[in-house]
Amino acid sequence: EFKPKRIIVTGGAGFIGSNFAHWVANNTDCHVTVLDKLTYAGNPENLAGLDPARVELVVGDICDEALLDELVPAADAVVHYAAESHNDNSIADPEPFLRTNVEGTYRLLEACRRHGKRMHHVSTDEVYGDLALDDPARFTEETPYRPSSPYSSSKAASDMLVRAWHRTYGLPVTISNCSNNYGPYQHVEKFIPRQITNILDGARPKLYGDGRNVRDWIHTEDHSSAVWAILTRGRVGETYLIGADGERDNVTVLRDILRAMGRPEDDFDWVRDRPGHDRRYAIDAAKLRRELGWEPAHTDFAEGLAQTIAWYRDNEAWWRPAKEATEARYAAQGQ
Ligand code: NAD
Ligand code: TDX
Repeated sequence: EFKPKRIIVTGGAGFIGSNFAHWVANNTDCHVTVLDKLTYAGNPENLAGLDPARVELVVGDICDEALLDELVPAADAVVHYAAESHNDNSIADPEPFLRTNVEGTYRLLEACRRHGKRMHHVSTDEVYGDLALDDPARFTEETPYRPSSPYSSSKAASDMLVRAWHRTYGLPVTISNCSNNYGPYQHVEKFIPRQITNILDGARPKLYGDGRNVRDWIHTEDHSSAVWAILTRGRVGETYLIGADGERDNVTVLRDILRAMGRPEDDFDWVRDRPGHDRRYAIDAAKLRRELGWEPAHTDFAEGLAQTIAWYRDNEAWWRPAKEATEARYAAQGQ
């Protein structure tokens, strides 16, 4: 078992990385240095309340080689969450996705190689492309890569770099590909927070296309426990898929949100579909469950959703500053 005392968490001021920083602070004695550029998606308030002796924030870019040479030597491992993460943004302007997701991952790999450190690379099930609604298959670690969007192709490229650095240079790496996360601190551009905050604002939720696209939802805390299990007990050089058997179509999730918030279940707008919109994602996490004994704790989606709705209701000061600009961007795209 690998027992890191100090880790660098890139992108740790974003949604999933900050939830991981909370999880590590609450469940281990490992020190966390968050390295985050604080783009539109990063917010230091996501780390508020954490003991500064346990979790420290360094504001900087993962593409900054000199900064990496300062930080990486003191760490036992790098856990790499930093990314441009939103498909719709990648369609409007792919360039930052290439820079952060591809070049940034390359810079981190090289820094880990120079300083002889381990790296865990956090990726997405979107690298596998999509499945038909009636396909009995789910994604496994053996599924061929077939990404659809600028975002998912940049993540696929980053995964390939990580695999190559392991094979060619023997860099000790692990990779995880997780399904759609939900929970607190998720940016209001994403599906579930966008709809909840629209309803809180008295605006109608917006559903893309025919609304039958399927996502495989997992609570972000379960993603955190899985990443920790893979980092500390996973086999070096291996990829693990993370998912919690949470397949649901978008219109069902949206109606669940509307009902839970006391609105009629058809009180939403159908809007323009996302170009290249993936139909369905589905994860088979058998390897992670079997090899590492991991299990999700949040298995009741209705309860997780209710907690998430309550979090956005209670934390308007957190999401309000981003809401107007996000909706203005969507309106300009007819979404
Ligand atoms: P997010 O957009 O909420 O957060 C990304 C964070 O990275 C932000 O804090 C941002 O400031 C930071 N960042 C961006 N560019 C940077 C740079 N050049 N240098 C340093 N920091 C930078 O994203 P998220 O939804 O929390 O996703 C985190 C990771 O998890 C990503 O790698 C994403 O591909 C992966 N992932 C996400 C999901 C999901 O459902 N959201 C599912 C599977 C995997
Ligand atoms: O307003 C909306 N209406 C709508 O119908 C938005 C924002 C989205 N959608 C649909 C598109 C998708 O089918 O909802 C689904 C979820 O959309 P997103 O929240 O944008 O997530 P997705 O594109 O599935 O990607 C997410 O999961 C995988 C994360 O953003 C990625 O970072 C992760 O890799």
